[in-house]
Amino acid sequence: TATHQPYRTGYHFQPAKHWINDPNGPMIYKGIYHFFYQYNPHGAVWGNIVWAHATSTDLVNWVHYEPAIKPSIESDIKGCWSGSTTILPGGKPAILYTGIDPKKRQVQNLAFPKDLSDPYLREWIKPPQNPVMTPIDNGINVSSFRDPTTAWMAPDGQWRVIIGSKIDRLGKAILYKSKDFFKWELVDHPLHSSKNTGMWECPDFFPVSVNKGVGLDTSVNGPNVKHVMKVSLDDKKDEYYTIGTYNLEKDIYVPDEGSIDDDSGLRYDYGKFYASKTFFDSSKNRRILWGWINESDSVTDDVKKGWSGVQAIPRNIWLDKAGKQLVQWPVTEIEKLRKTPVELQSTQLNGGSLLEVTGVTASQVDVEVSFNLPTLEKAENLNPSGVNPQILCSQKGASVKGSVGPFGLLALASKGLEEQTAIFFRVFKDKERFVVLMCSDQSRSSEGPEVDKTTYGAFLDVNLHQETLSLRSLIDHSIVESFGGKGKVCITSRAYPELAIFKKAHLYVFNNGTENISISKLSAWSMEKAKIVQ
Ligand code: DQQ
Repeated sequence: TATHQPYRTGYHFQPAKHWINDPNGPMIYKGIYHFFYQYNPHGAVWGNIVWAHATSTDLVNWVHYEPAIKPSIESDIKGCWSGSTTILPGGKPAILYTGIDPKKRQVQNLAFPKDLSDPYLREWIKPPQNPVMTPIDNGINVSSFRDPTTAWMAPDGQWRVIIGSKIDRLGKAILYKSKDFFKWELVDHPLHSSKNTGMWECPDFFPVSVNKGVGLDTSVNGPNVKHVMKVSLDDKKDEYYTIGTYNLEKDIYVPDEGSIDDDSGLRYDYGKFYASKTFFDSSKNRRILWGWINESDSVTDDVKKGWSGVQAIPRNIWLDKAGKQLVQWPVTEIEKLRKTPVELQSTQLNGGSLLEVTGVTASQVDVEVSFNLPTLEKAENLNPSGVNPQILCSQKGASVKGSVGPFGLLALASKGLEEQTAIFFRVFKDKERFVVLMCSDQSRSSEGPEVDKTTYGAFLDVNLHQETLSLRSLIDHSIVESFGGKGKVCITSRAYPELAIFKKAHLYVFNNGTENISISKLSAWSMEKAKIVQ
């Protein structure tokens, strides 16, 4: 019963039970969104991987079908791992995915819908040409060759696709090309590679529009187009992206100067978010990002609760005006689940104060707040300059008093505040500049043992003289998905409160700095449950 499942989500995507991981092959076909994901039909731990399948008309409510792809041929008999969909001319979807062969080698396979007149694409067939790419003849490491992207067509009329790989510690995106989508030829150089990053899982490569904020079909290139390369680093289980240029003459991707590949680079999400993948939604001219949120409790607890893994709310993703980073925002459809809002306008939040947001179901809520900061003179000095933001957040958690901040939200909080997940800002002075730190502090998120309570953080690029500082958090029982500065920094965290569950969860706004600030506006909506038909 529900009381035994305080951590199941109300409006995030999750199946009835068992293990889930990477989002696979998202697309829209005949007005219907398709979502596939890595799934173990037999248990709450990773294994026996198939492609589970669900469809939706709004990216909020879902209907499940039988798994679309499961082991059935020699080249996928040991597992159907991650991959992507490409819409071929004429509108026919093609899936490229990694299969594990009897010798545990990673190879790439194709799958097509059996019946294109069925908008739900319930059955998928594998052509006899499989596998269409193998590591064996090409000297590629057989256990580091996986996760094909959506293919794009270059002006020479040939398809291109990249596959994640590595040689020793050199992470790389192996490039293939094809005239007919069946016969794939290895290109003699990778699309991109980067030293000392280890295995690149689930690469993603796509164009973004400069200035327009709209999404682009994956094959688009030309003026006013930049490209994004995202990789999921197996060693760290974190993702990084760069913004750069796709040089068609050389068939290589070149990151912009200052756009860094390694672990000091930019991330979609500075918390729990992995193996993500985008697709172009041609019905609304937007690019949508899916990402897997894994658990931070123990494997024993996963087995006990009978499930593991959730998908993040799909996010619209586009290039920020300044062109130096991406911006993400939950798809607007999720707002359909909002009930009547509770609102606060121009409310003083003096140093050291705490304000409860009442009248909402705090365990299942969407909250947006913006702050006015009248005085910045007293901001603490950033010391040392160049400090890692995540480390700074763990040293200066929500309970460490400051001057301008920490201020923000206490989510999934118990009445006595024994438990709380704090999402907050803290303003520093770095020479002549003001620097905003955004943190998600899980250190007090649960009284339970054996929970990973790592604190996350990042610097937020906002001009405090021109903009108010805003925060939105999607709180859903064991998930807190936060968007700072209108989506410039995203942090997703897990919390497993023991006290602050269901009706015993509370939501607060707090200011633990000495400087007074004010809330310019706060809106909080209890969220309806999404319908997920299993
Ligand atoms: N998960 C899949 C792989 C991928 C990894 C296997 C990333 O294809 O590299 O379930 O989480």
